[in-house]
Amino acid sequence: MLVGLVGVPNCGKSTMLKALTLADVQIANYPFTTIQPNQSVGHVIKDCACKKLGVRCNPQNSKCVGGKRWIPVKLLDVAGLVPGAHTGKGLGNQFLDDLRQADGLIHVLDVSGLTDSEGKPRTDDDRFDPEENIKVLEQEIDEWLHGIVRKNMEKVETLARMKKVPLARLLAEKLSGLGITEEDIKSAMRQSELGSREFATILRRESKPMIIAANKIDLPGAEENFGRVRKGHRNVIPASAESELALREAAEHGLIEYEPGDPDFRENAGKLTDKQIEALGFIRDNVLRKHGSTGIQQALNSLVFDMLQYIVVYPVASMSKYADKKGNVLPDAHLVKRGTTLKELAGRVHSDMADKFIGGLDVDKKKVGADHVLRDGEVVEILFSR
Ligand SMILES: Nc1nc2c(ncn2[C@@H]2O[C@H](COP(=O)(O)OP(=O)(O)OP(=O)(O)O)[C@@H](O)[C@H]2O)c(=O)[nH]1
Ligand SMILES: [Mg+2]
Repeated sequence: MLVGLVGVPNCGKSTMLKALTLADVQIANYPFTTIQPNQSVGHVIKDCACKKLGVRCNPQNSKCVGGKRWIPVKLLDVAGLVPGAHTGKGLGNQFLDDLRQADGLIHVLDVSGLTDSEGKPRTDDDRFDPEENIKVLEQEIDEWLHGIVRKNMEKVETLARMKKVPLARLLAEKLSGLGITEEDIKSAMRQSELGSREFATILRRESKPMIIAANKIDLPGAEENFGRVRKGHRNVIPASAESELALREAAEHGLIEYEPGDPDFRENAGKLTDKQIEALGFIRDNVLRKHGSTGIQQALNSLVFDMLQYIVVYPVASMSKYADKKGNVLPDAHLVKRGTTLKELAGRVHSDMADKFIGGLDVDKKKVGADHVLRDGEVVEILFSR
């Protein structure tokens, strides 16, 4: 699973990456701080199966923190996209090629209106309309995708004629690295002219679902903008990357008790300076109490679980102890698309397993077959011949 963080310069992409991963990345209040992409590992977080089963787990590919399973997700923070990037403005849009493999995107939107589409500062009485940046970003991604489609079209058209193979299939093969399927292409062809700009827009919506993190919600005036953005768009979450980063770092240093996504934190007595108490109090009053959380973990969770429709499953070697061969209880949590079958999971766990696949056992030790559709949170034993 790869999630890309995108947005205009200075909107808070690197701050968000750092808040999600505590990676050491450069953050600064000017545009184009990031030039080379930063990759790091964050987590989606969900109730762990250990809770329901009443067992103590021993995770191997993930971790369990207070009954919540943290499942790793790769995150990529790229340079800012400016209007006209596809014509070479700013840093251009070539760096988006690093996002070809992304399953989904988080649009980090500076909702304060205090920076424009080029990352230039605005004053209080000359605020920028953040909605403009949604258009800018979508347009630039569409241009990028349009360029990729156009580059492949000529070759694909010739091949389709020569081999008498459906064009949609050949194009899908070429674009499979973008997560685009033959079905996506057929559907886009029904709605628009093949290879047109609109065609690229439809493919973008299919292949790169995007959630909007309305960032810098802590700044004065941001809420008003947020209200407007939310009315016009779906999948918008109020967020403050800076607040999340402050809370995660304070927790890391033992100053407070806080887990990502929590609605509040607890101060550890005697550890905080007056200045820290004041800064954290600001976050509590202006972000957590108003919006229920900093929105950062929610944005990632919501993208993966709600928009991309992933679920979490726990394959085990033996259902009697819910453990692997070494006795680790609920060792691995896998992210799979809703609708994934047991046999498909077997192939994901080990390619060998799919070949030798016999069937499976559910949590009640009842037999289930290859076509068994996995449920969210399901623990399953995969049976195969040796
Ligand atoms: N008030 C406030 N400031 C924030 C927030 N998130 C980021 N910032 C500030 O916004 C500025 C830009 O942050 P970066 O994370 O470097 O932004 P970026 O999008 O990576 O910028 P480029 O790499 O230049 O494109 C920094 O001064 C951050 O401290 C937030 O939630 N609230
Ligand atoms: Mg950056």
